[in-house]
Amino acid sequence: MTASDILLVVDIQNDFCPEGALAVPGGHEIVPIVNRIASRFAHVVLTQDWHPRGHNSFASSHPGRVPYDVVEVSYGRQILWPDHCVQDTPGAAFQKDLHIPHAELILRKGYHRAIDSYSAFYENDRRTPTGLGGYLRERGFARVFLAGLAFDFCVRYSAEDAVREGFSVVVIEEACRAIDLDGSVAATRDSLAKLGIACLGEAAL
Ligand code: VGL
Ligand code: ZN
Repeated sequence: MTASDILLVVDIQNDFCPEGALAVPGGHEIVPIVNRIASRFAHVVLTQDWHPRGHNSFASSHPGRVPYDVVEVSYGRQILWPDHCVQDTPGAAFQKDLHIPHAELILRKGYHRAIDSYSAFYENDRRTPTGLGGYLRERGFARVFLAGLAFDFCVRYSAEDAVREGFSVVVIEEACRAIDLDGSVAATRDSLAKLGIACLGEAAL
């Protein structure tokens, strides 16, 4: 690891852990792994899914729809989720054992009511930037390592956008857990491989 490396820790929040509103199987298991990995990085950024009540990605905002239905919205297909990570609720808080005191930035995303944001770089309209690309560039980072939840949604889209933004990218897959909807894990592995994104284990860091 070098001074131009940053670890991006994606959405390790209560709602993505078992008993949360959008539970990712085994989501809590990565917390000690991520803590250990983060302690080896000089620079860490955390992301936090942070939706207003009534967010357009919630099935509850679409009469007659249920979670995991897919609908067409202004920017294309959107999976509808259970209400999750509502701003300033316990479900949106970081999992209590996550301990990364030296994290330099908490990047919140998904706060525009009409647009979901899987990626930490661009919202789901693929046009609205979060500012993270500029932040990382201005600070001179060149390589982004990713860990967190969920491997096949927010980690995947963040990793892909990091490549498009010109960063070298490494996904630490054993420090991620997946939702796995309709083959989304296999699709993620294919897509990361096509983009030349390395998936490494902790031991290889
Ligand atoms: C996520 C679905 C909806 C994630 C966030 O963090 O992967 N997935 N919101
Ligand atoms: Zn969300």
